[in-house]
Amino acid sequence: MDGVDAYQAVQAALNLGQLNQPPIISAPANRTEFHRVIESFVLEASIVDDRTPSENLTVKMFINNSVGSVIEVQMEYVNAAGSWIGTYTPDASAPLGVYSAYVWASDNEEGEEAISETFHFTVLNNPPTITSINIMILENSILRVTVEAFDYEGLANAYASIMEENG
Ligand SMILES: [Ca+2]
Ligand SMILES: [Ca+2]
Repeated sequence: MDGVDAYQAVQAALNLGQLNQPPIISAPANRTEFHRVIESFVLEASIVDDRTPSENLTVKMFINNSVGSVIEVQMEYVNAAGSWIGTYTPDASAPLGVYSAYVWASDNEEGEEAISETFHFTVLNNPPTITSINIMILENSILRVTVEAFDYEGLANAYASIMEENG
């Protein structure tokens, strides 16, 4: 074994002995956002790893909603951007208030995993407004009530309640 071979043998031994490192997650910091229900919260992260190509990582977004439930979202690798995107859309019945979210990534080797910093966003639902009420008394004392309501999230139901006075 000459000097060059010995050097290469040492390098190979070092490489074998090198510890697998967890992925490194980069995502925009300290976002503060407001989302109406049915609007999506989108989180994009760039993730690199010492051994595993980014697209072969396992990446999830974990969301804690305002009542303490944990929602797990599988993130998608976007080839063109070379980044991971997680999308969460609170439905019409989602609890309102402050949610937190973070990205979790695993290189699928020796249990090496990493989490990002935590992001916060607020889920809102604007109350509907009644835009018009029209009351008509038709022949034979038929009462017709027309109500129109507007809701920012498009979720409004309009009801008319009729109160009868006795006496
Ligand atoms: Ca790794
Ligand atoms: Ca609403």
